[in-house]
Amino acid sequence: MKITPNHIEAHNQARLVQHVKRLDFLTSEINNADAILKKLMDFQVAIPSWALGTGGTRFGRFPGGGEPRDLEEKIEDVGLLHALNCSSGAISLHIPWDIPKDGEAIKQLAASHGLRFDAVNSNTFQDQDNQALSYKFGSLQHMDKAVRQQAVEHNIEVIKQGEALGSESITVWLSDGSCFPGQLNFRQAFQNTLESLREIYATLPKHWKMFIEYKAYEPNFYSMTVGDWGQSLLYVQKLGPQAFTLVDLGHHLPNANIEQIVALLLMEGKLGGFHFNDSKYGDDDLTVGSIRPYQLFLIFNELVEGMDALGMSHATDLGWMIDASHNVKDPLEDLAQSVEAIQIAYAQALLVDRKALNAAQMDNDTVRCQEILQSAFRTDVRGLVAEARLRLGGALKPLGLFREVGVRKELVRERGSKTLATGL
Ligand SMILES: [Mn+2]
Repeated sequence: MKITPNHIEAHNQARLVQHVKRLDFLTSEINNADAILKKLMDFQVAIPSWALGTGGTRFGRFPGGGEPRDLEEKIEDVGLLHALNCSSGAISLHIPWDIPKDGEAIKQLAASHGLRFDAVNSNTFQDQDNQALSYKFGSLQHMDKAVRQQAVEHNIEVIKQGEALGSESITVWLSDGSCFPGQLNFRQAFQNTLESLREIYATLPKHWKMFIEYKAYEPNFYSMTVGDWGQSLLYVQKLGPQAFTLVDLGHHLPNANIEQIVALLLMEGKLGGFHFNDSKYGDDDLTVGSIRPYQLFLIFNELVEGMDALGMSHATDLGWMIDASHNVKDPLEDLAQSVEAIQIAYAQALLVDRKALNAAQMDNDTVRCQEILQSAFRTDVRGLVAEARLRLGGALKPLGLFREVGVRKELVRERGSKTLATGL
C-alpha cells in the first residue's frame, strides 16, 4: 500500500478554497506566521516501532487486522504516515523486538520512504527465550554481577545495531526497582546501576547521546531505581556530557508539574528528549493531547522558551518521539492524531508573546500573564499546521485521506485480518 502524489493532490484540491480562507483569517490575526510555518516544516516526530500494532492491557488485546508482521512492514506503515503528514520522518526501534536481519537493506528501505532511524531502545524488562539469566529482580541494578553484565552487554549490542542503521542515540528505560519495603538496599541498587551505565556509556560512539528515562512506578510498585527526574539527573550528571534525561509524559505521579521539570532540565543542559503520550491516571499511553491539551501546550511553552534561551535548534537538538499504545483505535489513525496534537501545541507555544510575558512577570501582573498564555493556547492554529503540511507535499487532512483511500482496508487485504505485530 502506498499513498501516491495523485492521492494527495486530489485530496488537497478538493479542500484548497476552504483552507486558504481559513489560513488568510489566521495570518491576519498573528504577526509571525511565516516564522512559525518554517519551524513547523522543520519539525519531525519519531514513531516508535511498537506503536504500529494494537496495544493491549494485561486484561486483553483486540487487534484490528492488517498489523505489520515484521520490521519491513513497520517501516512501510511509518512511511504511509509520513507520506500523509510529512512530519513523521523517523522511526525508533526496539531491540530485540525489531532486530534487522540485513541492516543495509533496512536502511535503504527506510530511506526510500524518507525515514531515518531515531533512538534505539534496549529491553532488559523482559526475559528473552535464549537468555541465560533472568531479570526478575532487576537488570543493571541486580545483586548478581553476572546478571548486570548480561544486561550491559545487551545495551552495547543495541548500540551496535543502532550504529549500523545510522541512529545516534540509545534510550535506556529500566523497570528495575522493588515491590516491597526491605527488598532492596536503595543505595546499593543505585550504585550498581550507575556502574553498569558507566560500562555502557564507555562504548558510546562520540557523536551519540544516551537517554536515561525515568518512571515513577510499574512494574515495580514500591521503588523504582530510576523513579523520577531527580534520580535520572543524578545518573546523567555522573555519566558525562553524552548522557541526558528523557521525559516520558506518562511517567510521573499524578498532577506533577512536568513543565517545570522540563524548564529546569533544560536550564541544566540535561534534557535529551521526549516521549509524548497522554494520561488520565497513570502511564495510560493515550493519544497525545487527548486528555490534557493545555498541559501539552504549557510544556511546549517551556521548551520553546528554554531552547531559545540556550540557542538550541527546536528541530534537531532534542529527541522528539511518540510513546503510546492503544487498545481501541487504529494505530495509524492514533499516530496521525498524536503528531497533529504535538504540532498544534508547538505552534501555539511559538505564538506566545515572550516580551509581553516577561514584562507582565516583572510587574507581577498575574492576570496579564495568564491572558498572554491562554490567548496563544486558544488560537486555532490548525490552518498553519495544515499549510506547513501542504508546502511539504502532505495532505491537508491526513486522517481524512487515510479514510478516503481506505488504507486500513487495503492493509488487511495485503496482510490478513489476524496479523500480530511484535511489541507490547
Ligand atoms: Mn517511554
